[in-house]
Amino acid sequence: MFKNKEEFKFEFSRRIIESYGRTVEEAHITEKFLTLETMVRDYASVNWATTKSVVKNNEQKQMHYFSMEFLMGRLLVNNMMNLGIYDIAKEGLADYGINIHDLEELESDAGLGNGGLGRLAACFMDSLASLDYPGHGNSIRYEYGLFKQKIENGYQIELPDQWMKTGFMWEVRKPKHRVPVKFFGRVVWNESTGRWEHVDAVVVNAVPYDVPVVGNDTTTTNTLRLWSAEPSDDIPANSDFRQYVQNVRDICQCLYPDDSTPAGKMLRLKQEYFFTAAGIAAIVKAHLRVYPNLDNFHEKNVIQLNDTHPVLAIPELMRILIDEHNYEWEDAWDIVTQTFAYTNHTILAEALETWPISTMQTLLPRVYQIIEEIHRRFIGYVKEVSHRDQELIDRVMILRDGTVYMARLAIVGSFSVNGVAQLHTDILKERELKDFCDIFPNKFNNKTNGVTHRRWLAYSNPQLASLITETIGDTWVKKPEHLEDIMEHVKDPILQNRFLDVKRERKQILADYIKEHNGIEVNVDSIFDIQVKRLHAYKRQLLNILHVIYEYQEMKSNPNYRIYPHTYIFGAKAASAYYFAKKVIKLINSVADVVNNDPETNQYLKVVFLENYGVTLAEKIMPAADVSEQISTAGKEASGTGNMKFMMNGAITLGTLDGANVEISERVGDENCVIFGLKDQEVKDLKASGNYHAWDYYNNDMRIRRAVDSLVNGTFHENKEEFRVIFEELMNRNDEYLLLADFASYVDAQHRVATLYQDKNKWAEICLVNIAKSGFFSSDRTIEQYVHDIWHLEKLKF
Ligand code: 26V
Repeated sequence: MFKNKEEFKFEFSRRIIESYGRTVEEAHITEKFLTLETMVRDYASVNWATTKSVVKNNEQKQMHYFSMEFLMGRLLVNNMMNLGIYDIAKEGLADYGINIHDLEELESDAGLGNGGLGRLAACFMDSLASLDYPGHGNSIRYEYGLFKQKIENGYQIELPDQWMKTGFMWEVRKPKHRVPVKFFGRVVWNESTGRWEHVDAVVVNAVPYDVPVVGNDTTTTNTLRLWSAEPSDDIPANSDFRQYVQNVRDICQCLYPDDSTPAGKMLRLKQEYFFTAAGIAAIVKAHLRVYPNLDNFHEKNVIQLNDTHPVLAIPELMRILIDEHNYEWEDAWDIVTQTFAYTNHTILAEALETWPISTMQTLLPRVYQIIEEIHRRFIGYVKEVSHRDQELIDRVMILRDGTVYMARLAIVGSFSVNGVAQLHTDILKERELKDFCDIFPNKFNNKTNGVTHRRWLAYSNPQLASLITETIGDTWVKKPEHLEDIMEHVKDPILQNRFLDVKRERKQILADYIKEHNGIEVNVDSIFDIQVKRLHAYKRQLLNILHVIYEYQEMKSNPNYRIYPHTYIFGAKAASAYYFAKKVIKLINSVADVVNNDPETNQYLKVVFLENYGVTLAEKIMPAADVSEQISTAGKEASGTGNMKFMMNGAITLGTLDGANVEISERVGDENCVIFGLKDQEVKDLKASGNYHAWDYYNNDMRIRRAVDSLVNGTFHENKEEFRVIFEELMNRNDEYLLLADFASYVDAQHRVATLYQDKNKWAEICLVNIAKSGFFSSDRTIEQYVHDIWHLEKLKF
């Protein structure tokens, strides 16, 4: 492999000639890009092979992260940086007159996820490899990721995300490692073997595509295994093979937003079993290549279930142990319940996954039978320990009223259950999952989320990264807790000014992007106030835009009222079937049209909706933020991870005491963030009292009334009915997420932000404190805690 610029150039040129029959000068830019990508993959392959043999030879325990989503984003430059070959390649390419950034821009974003849950999985992959732990991902090779969002006339349009259009060079297809996965059919008892058999099934082959996960400055290279469905030769008699092929293709075609309509539900359950069963089969096979049996399976493997989507892995491993390896139920259950650990990512009751028993029984007859037995034994146990407390039993049943409750199955089958921020875990233990916590108190634990500073600071904000390195040295890249050393310098006016310069430079980059994509001119000296995340009622993008409406109306009605210049920036995808969320997008765009074009106010107020928010766009947005909007109704956001990415890029959190905001505010202190709104307990009490009446707020606060009225009086749309559903949600469905209850407090908080911002050096000091305190929110810390408390892995030694 190349060791310096000259060797790189030689290799690059040789490969272009060999692959395309042209010289570097003649080659098309896509050919140069694909060549570079292949070179980096091959470079990584050496370490990949070494990692595999070290794990095998040392018989090391491995962790498998089962997740329906991995939002990996672009890999090329990130991998080059982690491998330490970025500068060599950049300079080598420059000698050929190639700007590496032009190649970088050709890579599409591997966007195999919806939001935080999928990006968390990707950050965990980076940390595992960078900390030398053997930890792999297991998921689906979706042909199309989450939709590509276009905004037309203010409305969201969904287009297919063809992320593999130019090819995905990182993956290695492993046809030899394919495994059969069975759907439908029946279960029959075989007298002679004394075992259940699954017959007349539709068999689908799961073929793995392995993607290397490169550690930062380590030899460790783990594997993200993505499964793809292919036809099997074992096709049911008399079936139409074309229909069969179509059904097989459907399995991995699309990523479904978890909150989509019932359409495609069966398909989603197929997906869940497909990647889960394939993953388990592969791990079992690999285990049996080294050990004589599965008795020590749990000593060599631990499987982390990222939410309930992969929970069928629990009955599936039972099935393999019992039906294929002749284990007795009790012995199999011992192994299974020492193998799995479950992470919960949501408090919202409506988001906890359930399946109709009929669907599950039809699709997975044997697996369903095993779930029934898990349920029967669990209920037997609860009866015994609760002295037949029937109400409790009803509340914890895995199977009830024709429904399978996946989170309950997950808790019963796992040795660890964790929430993703302290407040979230407390709420799970005290409320949502209290009964389970009483039954299994030792299973419950907290693992506050984290994100990787390497992608979200070192890679995406090189300007700030260099400033930090000049100030405290470069050890923070591998040890983000060293960022704390910045605390000694936060009062240094020279550093403060340099920070402000970097921030301005990054705001200019985003401003240029906005100009190019939205045609809107924004003022880089205005406050960049940014809310980017999935669109959901509980995240309250609506509160944000109502506040913008309020500021606009104040300025219009009172020529003496002028605000400090603000640019409110939004980015969000709405699930395609989520009508309300789509209306909020339209509202933001309609407000933008009015305020951006009003010459009386538009030097003070601009609104921008950035289309197609995803990992790559986030890398431009996070560095440019002054204010990070984290304004969910307290008690609803499990953790949030965008809040951490903003923080490490020197933005100030404007937020409620929800999810990880609580821990952010504890670490930076009240004077270095802006907290507002009802607290979790207050929200709960207000709801329980039955005394919350949205109309009271409307009648008693002129500002609220005027802003809410503007939704239906034609201010922002010629059709007064356009935003009627939003009005109805707030006023006649009594504002489920308490926007109006928090409105006044939010207005005050925004005032505090504007006041703080006007003392530039003080503001810079606050931002620097946020960067300094962001070390805790590194996924390296999170991973170390998982390793210590749950996974018990040893570091790889080379
Ligand atoms: C799903 C649904 C489906 C039904 C309607 C409401 C609803 C709301 C949320 C969800 C998503 C659940 C799983 C999820 O993505 N959770 C996110 O996980 C992140 C990583 O732990 C965490 O930072 C976010 O706070 C959490 O929302």
